[in-house]
Amino acid sequence: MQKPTPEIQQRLQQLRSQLQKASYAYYVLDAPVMEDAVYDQLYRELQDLETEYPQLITPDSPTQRVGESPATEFVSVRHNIPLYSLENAFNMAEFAAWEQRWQRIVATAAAYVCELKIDGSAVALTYENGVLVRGATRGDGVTGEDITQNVRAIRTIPLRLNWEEPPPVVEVRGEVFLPLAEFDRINRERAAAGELPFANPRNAAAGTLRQLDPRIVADRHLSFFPYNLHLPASGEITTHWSSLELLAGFGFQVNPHRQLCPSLAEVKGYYDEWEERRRQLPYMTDGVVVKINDLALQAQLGFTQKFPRWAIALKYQAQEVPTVVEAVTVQVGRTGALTPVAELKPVLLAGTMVARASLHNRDRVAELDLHIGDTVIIRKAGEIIPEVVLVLPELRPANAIPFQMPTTCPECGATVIKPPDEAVTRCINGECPAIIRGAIVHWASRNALDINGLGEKLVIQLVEQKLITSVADLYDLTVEQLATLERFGDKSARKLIAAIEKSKMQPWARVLYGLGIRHVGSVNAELLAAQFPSVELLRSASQSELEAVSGIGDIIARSVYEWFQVTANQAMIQRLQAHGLQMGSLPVPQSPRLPVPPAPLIGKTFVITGTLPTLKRDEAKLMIVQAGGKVTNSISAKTDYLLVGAEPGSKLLKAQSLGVSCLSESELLAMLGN
Ligand code: 3BD
Repeated sequence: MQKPTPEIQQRLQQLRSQLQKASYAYYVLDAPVMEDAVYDQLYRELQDLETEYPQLITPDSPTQRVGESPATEFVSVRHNIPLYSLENAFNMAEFAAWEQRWQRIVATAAAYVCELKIDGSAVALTYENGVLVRGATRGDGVTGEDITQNVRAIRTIPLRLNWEEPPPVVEVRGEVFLPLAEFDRINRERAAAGELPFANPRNAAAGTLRQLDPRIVADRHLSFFPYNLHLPASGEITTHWSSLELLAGFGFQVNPHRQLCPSLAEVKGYYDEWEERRRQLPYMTDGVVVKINDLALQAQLGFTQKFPRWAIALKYQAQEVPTVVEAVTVQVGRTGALTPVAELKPVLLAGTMVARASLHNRDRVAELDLHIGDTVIIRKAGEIIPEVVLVLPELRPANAIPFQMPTTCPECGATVIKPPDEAVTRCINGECPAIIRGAIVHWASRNALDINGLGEKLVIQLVEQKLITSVADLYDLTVEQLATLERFGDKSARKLIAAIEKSKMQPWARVLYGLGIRHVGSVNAELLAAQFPSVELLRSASQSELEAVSGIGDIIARSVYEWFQVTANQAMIQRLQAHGLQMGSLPVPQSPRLPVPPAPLIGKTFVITGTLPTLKRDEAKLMIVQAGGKVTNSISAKTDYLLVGAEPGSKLLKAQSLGVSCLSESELLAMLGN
C-alpha cells in the first residue's frame, strides 16, 4: 500500500469538505454554489485518491453514499428509545378537547409548534461522534430494520453532522418521502417497463427504503425532513423550536413551513391555511402535527401507552376528485346482495390510483341518477374503497345510458328479489356460485375458522370444479382431489388438508361466526356462544330467549332463529358436527349464566367510524356491548356517541349536523374506567 504524504492527506480533507458543502447547497438549500462540471471533476479527483489510498476512505466521504453491493436481507434492530405514534384529531373541536385533556394534567397555557405532516415513512438516524452510523425503519416502534445503506443514499441526510464537538450519540427522527415529481417519473417508467405502478408516494417511499440494492434507492431521489432530536441530557435546548433550528444547523433540510403558534387560534389559522396550500406543495401531506414547544412541559406530560401527550396530528378529511364512469359492474356477495360498482377512468385520489368505486345499492344508484358515461365526484374515506359522492349532470354526454340494476343475478341468472323495506337487491338462489364462494371464503377467514391457504382464488376453483358446494364439503376433500387442481401440487394439497383439519379445533364462537348468519358478526357470535354454550342450546332457543342476551336485539334474534329453521342449515350443522367441529359443550349446571358485569354504558347507543388508534373495531364493539351499550351502523338522532378514529367517513359530518357527541378511543376507555 502507498504511504500518503501529509499534503495528500490535506488535499483529501479539503476535497471532501468542498464537495460536501457543494452538495449541501445543491440538495438542502436548493441554491447551487458550484458548476456541475467542477463538482464532477473534484469528485473524480477524490475518487482517484481514495482508490490509490483506500486506507484513507472515511464513512462520511461523499464517495461513500451509494454502496456497490446489494444486501441479502435486512437485519432487525431494537430502537434504544421507542418511536411513539401520534394521536389523531380531525377538526378543531377534537384539537380543543385534546388541549383540555393535557391542561387537566398541567394547568397552564403553552405555545405550540405546527409542522406539516409529511406522508412518508418514519426513520431513526443514529450519529456517533457526529458520524451517521445507523438508519432504521420505525417498524412497530420498538424494533425496526437496519436500512443504513439506503439512508446513506439520501442526499439530504448528512453523513456527518455539522457540529464542532458532537456528543457521543445523537438520534434524529424524521420522515423519508418521495417528492411528487419523482413519484410520477418512477411510475411512468414502471408502466413503460410493464411493471405495476406504486399506489401512492408513501408506499413508494416505504418500498424503496426496503430495497436491497442501494443503487436503486439512489436513483429514486428520496428526501428527508427531520422532526425530532434526541440529545444526551444537557439542558441547553429548552424548546422544540430550537431543536429544529439546531437540526437545520447540523445540515438537515428542516421543513420550512413550520410555525410557532402562541395558542389554539393560531393553530387553527395554520391548519386552515395549509388545507388549501398543501395542494401546491411538491410532496404529499395528510395533516399538520402540533407539538407543545416547551420541552420541560413535554417531559412533565410524558407519554401514554402509545402516544406522547404533548403532540397530536390534526388530519385533513379525505379528498375528492372528478372522473368518468366507463361501466358499471355488479358483484354478488356472500349474502347474495348485489353491489353495483362503478368502473372508472383511473384517477389519482389522495395519492392513490383509483379505478373503481362502490355505488352501494339500488337506492343509492337511483338517488344519483347515474348514467354510464357520467362525470362523477369520487371520495375516499380512509382505507375503505372509494365511493361516488355525486354526479355532474351538466357534463353528461348525449349518448349516456342510465344504469339500472339487473333483474337477474349476474352470477347464476336466477331472478333477484327486492325486499320492499330494504335497499338491497338480493339473489336468493342457494346454489348461486357467488353465494357459495362467499360463504366458504368467509368460513375460512381470519376471524372465523382461520384456514390458512384457503383464499378466494382457490375457492373459485374448488366451486367451479364442483368439488365443494358448502363449507361442510371442505371436510370431505382429499389430497387426490386437490392435486387435480391447476397449479396445485401434492405438497400444497397436503398442507391445505392439514389446515382444514386444524380448523376443527377452533372454538364454538368462531364456528358460529363462520356460519355467516346474517347480523351475526364476530362480536355477536361471542355473545351468543357465551350464553348458549352449545349448538343444541342455541338451536332450541326461542326468539325471546335470544333477545334476552345483552347486546342482541330483535333483528339479530330473528335472524338466528330463522336460520336454524331452515332444513338445509340443520343438515349442514349435523354434517359439521359429524366431522368433529367444535359445537360447544353442555353448560356446567352450577354456573349456567355468566356473572353480570358492571354496565356503565347501559342504554347508550354508539356508532363507530374510522380507524381507531389501538383497538380493532370489533374489539371496541365488544367492549361497548359488554358494558351494556349498543353499537349500530348508522347515525341517527337516537345515537348517543360517535366513536371517531383516523380517516372517518361521512358519519362524522352527519354526527356533527345532528349534534351527536364525538368520542375518541381514549375517551371511550376512560368511560369504561381504563
Ligand atoms: C410527519 C409518529 C413525535 C415525535 C412522536 C411527536 C407516528 C410517524 O411529518 N412527530 C412530524 C411527522 C411525524 C412527528 C412525532 N412529526 N411523531 C411525526 C411522528 N412532522 N409525518 N410520527 N408515525 C411519525 C407512525 N408511522 C407509522 C406507523 C405509526 N406511526
